[in-house]
Amino acid sequence: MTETQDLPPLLDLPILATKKPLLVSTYTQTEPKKDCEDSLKELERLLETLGIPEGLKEACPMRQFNAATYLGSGKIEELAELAHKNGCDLIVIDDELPPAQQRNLEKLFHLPVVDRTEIILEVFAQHAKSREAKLQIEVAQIRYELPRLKRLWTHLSRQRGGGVNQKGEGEQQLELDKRILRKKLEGLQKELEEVQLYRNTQRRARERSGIATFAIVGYTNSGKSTLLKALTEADVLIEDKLFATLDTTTRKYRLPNHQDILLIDTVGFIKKLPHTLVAAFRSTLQEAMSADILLHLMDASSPFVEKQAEATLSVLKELGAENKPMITLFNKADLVEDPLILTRLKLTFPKSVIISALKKEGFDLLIEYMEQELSARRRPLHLNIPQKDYHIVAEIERRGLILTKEFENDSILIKAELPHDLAQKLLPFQIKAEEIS
Ligand SMILES: Nc1nc2c(ncn2[C@@H]2O[C@H](COP(=O)(O)OP(=O)(O)OP(=O)(O)O)[C@@H](O)[C@H]2O)c(=O)[nH]1
Ligand SMILES: [Mg+2]
Repeated sequence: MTETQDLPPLLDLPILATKKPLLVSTYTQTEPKKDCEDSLKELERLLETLGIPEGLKEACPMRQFNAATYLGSGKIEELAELAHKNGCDLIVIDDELPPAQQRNLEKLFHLPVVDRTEIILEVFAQHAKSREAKLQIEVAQIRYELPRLKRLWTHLSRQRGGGVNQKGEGEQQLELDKRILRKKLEGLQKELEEVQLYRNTQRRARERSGIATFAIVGYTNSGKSTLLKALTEADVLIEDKLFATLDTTTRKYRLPNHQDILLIDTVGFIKKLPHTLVAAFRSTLQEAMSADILLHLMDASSPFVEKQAEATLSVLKELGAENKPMITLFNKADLVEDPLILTRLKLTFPKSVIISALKKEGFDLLIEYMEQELSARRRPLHLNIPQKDYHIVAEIERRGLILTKEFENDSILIKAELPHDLAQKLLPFQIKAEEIS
């Protein structure tokens, strides 16, 4: 294997697809067992996305934190027996395990142990389409893998090393593997920087254009891409799958008041989103976070909607976007049978709208809120623009909201609401209050 070659995925999926997993999640005395069971269901969906067959699910009370083995020895024995009895040959832990814990667990279970992070990384790797997304996920995977090279069950991991003839044993092999991976990481990061430089140039150009941007953010599978498509006819991938979208798509949208805005659809969030991923996807995520206003989309039909909202808000916080103006959208209302659920959600989240992105319902109020948000960010001005400067009128039309426009002699008299920077720039054309008849 040469060092410039693309690495195969972290996990060997054809092997994993033949395994029967035992999914293990833990809860403490202060946490409800139900949250743990919900989390197991989500983990099962992630495994399903990878084609790993259905297995057993175990919600385990965690009485004491065990630094060496994550679970207590009694619990491990119990689970090992359960796995043996039911023919399970893979343990999946619903948490991110430090490398030593993972190794120790593999020794005690005599079975391969994978953690939630590894599964999420793999789902990302499977769905990455653009060069940037592929680079980002590879960086995240190598960062995850480097401290874990000593894993017992290497047959589940990618085969590393310098080809058959160079393969050494033990420590020597480990050192070689690490060197190759580090070098690979360096190369990938360099390439990623170049791709991101181009993206940043694009973003700055957009920011300079001054068009207001709305980013659609939310839990994975909440319907973000469906909403972008419903509003703009954008040709984006919509799938009943976790993490269908890994790239950012931006589309122009004209509001009914004729103002143009940009709508951004991006990667979704999940509970316990691995930090390696947040770090690797920071640039993609920041593009969305640089938006003026966030549209936080939730799947109101999910029994986990509140937990999902919590997870989304916590990632937004990690990205420093928690104070952005936000409109909350309860999506998939067409699937909600109990109207009380929507009433409860509306009480919890102010400035929220009930919609169905699929059926294009609830959009009137959504658009009204979007226009209101923009209006709150603008300043009213009364302007007198010479006809020879008509390009300024074009800029006002593009970025602001024209309330009245009259032609008088060689001037155009305009009443408009303008974004603050444009209002500042056009102050020389302002008609002072005493001049207004
Ligand atoms: N019934 C119903 N289904 C919806 C609605 N909005 C989205 N969906 C479905 O939900 C699934 C996920 O939709 P996407 O738009 O791909 O969700 P997303 O948030 O972009 O998901 P990721 O990109 O994976 O994070 C698809 O099967 C959609 O058809 C809705 O309002 N009602
Ligand atoms: Mg999507």
